[in-house]
Amino acid sequence: MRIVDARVIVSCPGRNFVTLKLVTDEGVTGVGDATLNGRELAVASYLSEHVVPLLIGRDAARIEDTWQYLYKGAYWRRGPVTMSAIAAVDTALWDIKGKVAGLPVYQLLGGRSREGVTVYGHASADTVDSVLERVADFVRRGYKAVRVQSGIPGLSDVYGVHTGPGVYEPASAAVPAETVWSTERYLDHVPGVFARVRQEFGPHLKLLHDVHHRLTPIEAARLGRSLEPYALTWMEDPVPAELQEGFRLIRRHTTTPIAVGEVFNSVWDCQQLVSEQLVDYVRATVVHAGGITHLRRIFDLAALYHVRSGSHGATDLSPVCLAAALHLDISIPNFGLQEYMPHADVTDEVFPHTYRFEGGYLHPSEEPGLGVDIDEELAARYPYKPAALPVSRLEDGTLHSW
Ligand code: EZ4
Ligand code: CO
Repeated sequence: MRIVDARVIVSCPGRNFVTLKLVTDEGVTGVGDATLNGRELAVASYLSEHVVPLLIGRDAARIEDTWQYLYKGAYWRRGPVTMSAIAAVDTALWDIKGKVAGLPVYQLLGGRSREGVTVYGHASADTVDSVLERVADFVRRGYKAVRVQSGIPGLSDVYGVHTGPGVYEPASAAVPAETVWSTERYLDHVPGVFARVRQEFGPHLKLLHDVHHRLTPIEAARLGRSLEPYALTWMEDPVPAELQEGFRLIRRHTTTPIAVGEVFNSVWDCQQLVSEQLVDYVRATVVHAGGITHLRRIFDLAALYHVRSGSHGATDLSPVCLAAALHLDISIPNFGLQEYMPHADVTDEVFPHTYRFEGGYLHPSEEPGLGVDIDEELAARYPYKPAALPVSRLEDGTLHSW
């Protein structure tokens, strides 16, 4: 079965998404997510200019060989743009293979290892009282795990804290918004937030917190230690992870588990973190880490070192990525948690899907393939709008990470 068409679809139903749709000579189609938040057009161009011409005429059954061809054949390996483009092709080929076999993709990956995919929701608000209300709302809806983020007194517009109405969306203006960050205020405030949450909800609710790469290793060590009484399931992205050995310092000082990896593109980004057991969860995703084929390779390495998965699942990862993630989540032995931020209604309309949420769990589609598609006519009604993630500066104006 040969690939005869490959369409790169850029649209903005609620936010920007890049989607690849492959079509075979037998009329079977497959979809893959290629969205890279704030850098969407770079991936779209990489696909249309450099990848699509190589796909036409290729055997759609050869998933692994196509992956190796796009990864090794380009000479220039890795990086978010390249790996998101490869991910889209890989995901679409798994979708096709499932449809050809008449099986949901998780069956091709070895079948179920669990009954449902445990997800965590985002409870965030300006004040601790409102944070508690949001957590209560997740508990009422059956969630077993909640990520807690709070406003910081003295700081406005803290990244990751959703204060307005509607679906949370951190990418805003074409030119990044700028906010002010204070590590001192943050480290002072956060333990008190978790003290209140634990007091109100007891010891069994899984609690998570995202640091968004804002600390140095010794600052992260202090935060982890100060959160130990509240038994977090994980502290996410405590420091930027380019320096993998930096995590040794955090590890030396705290038993708070560590999750990392939403910006990782390949197994080489976490090879040391995993093999030295410096983290507990790897949060790489289908779309940014080379698709189902490569992400499974990362999780297989992680399994050898008692490291579990915790895949990124924010709203800038399209329903195509979430559908694919659920097939992996349900099948791998070392699944941990799946992030889940429901998409805007208009996003769900453009990407019809059959995964479903029930009582704190997501369930992958039972349809052949991934069980998700893109309505191209509807997508065409929402043209791309430039939008970028914000940056933050310290109080003296020094550029900090967000
Ligand atoms: O900042 O998806 O854990 N989730 C997150 C997200 C990310 C965005 C970046 O595109 O940290 O909100
Ligand atoms: Co995060």
